[in-house]
Amino acid sequence: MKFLLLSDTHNSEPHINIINALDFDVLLHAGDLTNSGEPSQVRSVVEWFSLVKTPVIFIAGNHDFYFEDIDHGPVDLLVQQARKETWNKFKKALPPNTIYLNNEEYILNLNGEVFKIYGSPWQPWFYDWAFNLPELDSQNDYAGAKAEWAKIPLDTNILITHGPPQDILDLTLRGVSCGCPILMKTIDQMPNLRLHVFGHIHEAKGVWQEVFNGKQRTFVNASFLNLNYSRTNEVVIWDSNDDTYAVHKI
Ligand SMILES: [Mn+2]
Repeated sequence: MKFLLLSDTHNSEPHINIINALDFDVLLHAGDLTNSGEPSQVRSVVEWFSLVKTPVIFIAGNHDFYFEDIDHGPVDLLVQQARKETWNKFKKALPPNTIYLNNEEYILNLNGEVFKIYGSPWQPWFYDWAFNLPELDSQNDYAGAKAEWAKIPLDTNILITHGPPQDILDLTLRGVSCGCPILMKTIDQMPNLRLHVFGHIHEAKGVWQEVFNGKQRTFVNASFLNLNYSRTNEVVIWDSNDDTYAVHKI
């Protein structure tokens, strides 16, 4: 099965006809769908998803405040109720080919192949953005990160997070490795993990493959925009049949 991997499109998705001309079975999007998470921006990207020829499985990122607002934050009961209603409406209004994962597992059963997919928007703290793990988490023995990543089933085959794990495609322009160390430790405990897709650090876009405990695993930083928020016009398609990948210039 072929997975088209995207992340960090920030309301600058590739043209739908160009995407639909590529050969793939599922599209995975690792968050930062929008610039600032306004409802109109969310509507625009969801509309784009609805035009993709295959199922689309997506998560939110640190720019996608809309998704955080409806699910988190300090709220009184009335606000909570309103948010729940918005949430239910949002989920009901999603196009039938889309699956939104918010710390959730989805079992993809397509063309006789089954993949356990888990998606989470959380990343280490970075100022006041959406889905940030607690500030100074490292000084608290990473309690926030540990709580979040403990939710990932260890038999997951495909992991989608917005942020990278530590030391894999996570270097900023200034040379800071800003991936999550606890996420990396968690991944090392997942014997069936074949693919981890993320984004967040636009300038660290790329693919990393390695053999771990005798099995191949593939990491893709699928950022579509570069550091200046211009389109890179490159997308990666990973083939689960033979664990190969191709970078397509579009
Ligand atoms: Mn981004």
